Amino acid sequence: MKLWYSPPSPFVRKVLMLAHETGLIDKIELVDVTNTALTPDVDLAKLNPLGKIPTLVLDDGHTLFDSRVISEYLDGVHDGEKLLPADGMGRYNVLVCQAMGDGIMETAVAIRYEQALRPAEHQWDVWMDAQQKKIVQALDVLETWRAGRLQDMHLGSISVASALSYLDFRQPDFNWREGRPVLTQMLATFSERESMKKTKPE
Ligand SMILES: N[C@@H](CCC(=O)N[C@@H](CS)C(=O)NCC(=O)O)C(=O)O
Repeated sequence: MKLWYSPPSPFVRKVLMLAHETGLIDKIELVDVTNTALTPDVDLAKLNPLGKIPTLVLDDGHTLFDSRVISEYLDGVHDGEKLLPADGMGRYNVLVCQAMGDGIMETAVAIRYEQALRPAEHQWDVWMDAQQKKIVQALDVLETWRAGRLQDMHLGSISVASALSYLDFRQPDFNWREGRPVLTQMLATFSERESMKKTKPE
């Protein structure tokens, strides 16, 4: 299977971390793509009309997106312990955890686009501050979750780890660790794993 990707994308990283954790990484061929909302890659757009990465093309020609769908697919095709429980509240807890991580990523990526793609004279500080507030609120709630819910290895904690690491990468001046020892410890623990070390963007 082929994964259309770019190393800085936190959604790509989530999928790659899952591929490492499940032993599937060697079955995935990576297609590096330069793609932004303003300069979409034409070949990617033929596969995914939303023009977003990650996009996964299976050996039988099926195309899967977005990162949630790809993650669920990959978790379904390995023989090890599942990272998304099949049913019950455990499944929904993991999905909500993923929604928190993905939501932080979506918001941080939106701020990044505002800063990197929009001409400086059109950038809207009020909007960016409102987006940043969502990130702060989400982090404050995650900090209150019982440790196991975040420290255990599952799709949700992978998403949160990718989101926290993306904040370090794109918002180095935002000291999200201050007053958040649970999240600080969580990312420190995850960062020891090969799945994070091997997917760290330059
Ligand atoms: N909900 C999507 C979000 C993916 C996404 O936003 N990817 C960004 C890169 S981090 C992208 O491809 N942006 C290009 C665009 O917005 O046109 C997912 O979970 O995969």
